[in-house]
Amino acid sequence: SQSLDLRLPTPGCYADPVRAGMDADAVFDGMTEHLFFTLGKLATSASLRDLYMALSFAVRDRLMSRYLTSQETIRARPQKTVAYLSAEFLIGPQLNNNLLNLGIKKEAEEALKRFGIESLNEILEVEEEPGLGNGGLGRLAACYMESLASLQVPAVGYGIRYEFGIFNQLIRDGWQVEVTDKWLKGGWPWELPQPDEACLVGFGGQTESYTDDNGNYRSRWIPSEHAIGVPHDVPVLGYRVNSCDRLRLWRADATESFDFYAFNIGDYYGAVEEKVASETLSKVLYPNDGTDEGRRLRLKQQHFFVSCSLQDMLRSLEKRSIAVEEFPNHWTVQLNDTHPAIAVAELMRLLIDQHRLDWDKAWEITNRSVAYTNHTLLPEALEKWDLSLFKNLLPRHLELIYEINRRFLQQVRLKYPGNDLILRKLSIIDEEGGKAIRMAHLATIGAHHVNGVAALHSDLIKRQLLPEFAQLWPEKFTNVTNGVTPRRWVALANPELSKLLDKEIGPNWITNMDLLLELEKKENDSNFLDLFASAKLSGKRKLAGYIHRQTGVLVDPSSLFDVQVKRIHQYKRQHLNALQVIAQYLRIKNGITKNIAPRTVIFGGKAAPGYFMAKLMIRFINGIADVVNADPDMDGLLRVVFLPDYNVKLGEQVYPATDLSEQISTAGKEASGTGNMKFAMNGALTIGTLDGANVEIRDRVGAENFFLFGKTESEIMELRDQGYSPNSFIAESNELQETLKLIEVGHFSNGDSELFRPIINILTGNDPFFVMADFDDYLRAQDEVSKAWKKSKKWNRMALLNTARSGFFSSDRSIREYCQSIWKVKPLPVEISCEK
Ligand code: BZD
Repeated sequence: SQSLDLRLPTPGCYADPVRAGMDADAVFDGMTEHLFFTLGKLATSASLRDLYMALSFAVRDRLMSRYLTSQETIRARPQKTVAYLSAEFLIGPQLNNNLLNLGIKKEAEEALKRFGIESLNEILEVEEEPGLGNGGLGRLAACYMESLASLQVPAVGYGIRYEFGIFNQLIRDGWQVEVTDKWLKGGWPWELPQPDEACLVGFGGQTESYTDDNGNYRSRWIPSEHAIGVPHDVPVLGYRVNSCDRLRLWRADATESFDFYAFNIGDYYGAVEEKVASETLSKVLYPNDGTDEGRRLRLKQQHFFVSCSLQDMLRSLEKRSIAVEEFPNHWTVQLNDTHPAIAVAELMRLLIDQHRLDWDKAWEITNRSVAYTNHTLLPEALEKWDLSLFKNLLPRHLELIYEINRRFLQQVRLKYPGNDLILRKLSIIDEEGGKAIRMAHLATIGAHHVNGVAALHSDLIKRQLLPEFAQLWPEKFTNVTNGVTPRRWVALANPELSKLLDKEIGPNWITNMDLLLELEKKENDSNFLDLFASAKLSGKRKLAGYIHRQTGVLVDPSSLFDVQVKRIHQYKRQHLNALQVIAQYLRIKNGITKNIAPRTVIFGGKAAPGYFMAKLMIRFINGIADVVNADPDMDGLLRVVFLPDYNVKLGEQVYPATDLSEQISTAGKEASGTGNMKFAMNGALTIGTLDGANVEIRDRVGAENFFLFGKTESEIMELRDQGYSPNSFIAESNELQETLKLIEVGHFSNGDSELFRPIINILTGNDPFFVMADFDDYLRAQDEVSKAWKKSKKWNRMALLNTARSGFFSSDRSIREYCQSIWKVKPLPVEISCEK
């Protein structure tokens, strides 16, 4: 392919063998200029934050020619671009990742030394991470953007620039306290606002029918309210390539023109109120990672960012004089769960009402462009919108959805004549109780592919979640097992392990994780196993320091670090882990220490602010930690820690420091999990159920290198169908009885026997997540863990094999699968020509 003749300002010519603009001198000069001109500071009075900002601006400058050339390359050589629509992008800190992907970490360190800063970490510490996501779903979107760029695939991530991201979590008296996340307060250097590319979005009002110039009946929407979306672009650079994709986050602004009238008639406050109302649209991320709250503002947020994004895609065609009918050849639109599923109706509306296409053409374009990823089977997490709320906010979309549904059900009738039951099951409109729109149905009907995020999950979508749809369109349903980026989660987070891998197998594992298989031949090499273990120990020492600073608890880096970090949820069963800790505590108290391995049990995660049981589980863990850590009998044997405010940055410390990864959800409930993959790559062993991607992790790393326990999904179903009674399991287990008794008498709540009553009640009542059914087997598996830990060479070999065989879980593999089987897109290498 010919190279583009772009004149690039320095710094920029990175194809140059001396990498002009990328050496330590240039980084130092860049920092000095930004300190002076951008930040208004003298180097002599610069704070750590000033230096963080100056370095970030200097690094951003060095991304710019790649970013602009990438955007220009896509514009000049039109080919299909991925539009990844997601209400969440949990991108984490940016500076270190950009240094890594640019390959100028050493140069930055050298430049910092000239400002008297000895360690890059001091500067990295200052960075506030944008918490624009709840958990796995948002983090997955971020990993996928990084892999898309690294694989040189043209892509745009479309989302919302929340002013307040996921809350910061404090722990007070053992309880979670939520604090607003003001991540923008010091200015965030990684975004480029593009006010000239703003889009207008309507809400409310009504539709009216009219006859157009050709005598056709049409409907038009007269919204009562508008908001403006202003794109804020974040460059997403690939690893050691020129490709730099874009994350385009929309911020909601008030519309000036609509306020004018009110201003003129003197209703100043009325005008200001509307302004305030429209600006609250992108104000805050909803902190529920499961249950759908059905809130009007959330639907507004969804329509806001989806409409802006689709308008942006259509505009990009217009700018290049490409006919709108060509849309599916230029954009492939991926819906990250149903949060952006309104895209199906909105694209139809834009094509029919604004671009004047007929229904069939518009539907063909929509269906050829859109694909949908499902991330949950939990019924309470499936999005539904109350019909009257929906009609009130999006009346035109409701008309279009009715028509989509009418035509779809007509098709179903032809296939299943006289079968009203199947019509009710498949309809977009849920007629049970108050009428509601089922967004998963809208997405499934509108999409050309529907995928789950792990093999078991995709199978359950077909068998349990949408069986009638799977029967109707078997070829539509597919699987793409999740993955995580090895750049952030190994190369950046685990420098010690990375160094060892580079030395042993060369640096190409970073972009080809299958090369890690070469490590298998080291499985009996004591020398290498020791080096592998000392990389782990170094991570544990760092985490131990952090734990001490944050919680005051001293932990022993040579103990087994047993970790469960993820959102707090009953289905994830942090309480099962907590009960196990109590059982170990009891054994130690009773002098039964033969099977005990010294452990540090670490928990971390946020609970949705309105989820009482999850918040009580945090209080419960902290109650246990207080008792265990204060008891001299536990010294050298057991420590319990709850790490406050688990986020991406903290994850980077936790994964490299973990020996045992807790993946203990009730089988059939965790769609995939992605933390499980990060742990395995970093050489942790998993104790887990056959749930989500655990199944595939175990298949890959080998059953002998995985601690399996618990009932399978089908056993759980069977138990449920037979009428599950937790008490029959409790009756058979002395340890479980004693554990529960200790909680009941208030041993972990200063004698208060009421505090944890709701936990006891739920476990001994209907126990919806089968904690009691799995308890004994879990304890057995934990004993296996302790036994294995005591044979350190064997443990290290198992850990090494986990790393060696984890390559499949790179998000590069996931993205290649999406590109080939769903998106049909190819990489577009970006060349940069240099001025000599
Ligand atoms: O998505 C998670 C699943 O629970 C995990 O099993 C899976 O690995 C990841 C990625 O596929 N789902 C979420 O994280 N969901 C949310 O965060 C969420 C957010 C808003 C509303 C509903 C769910």
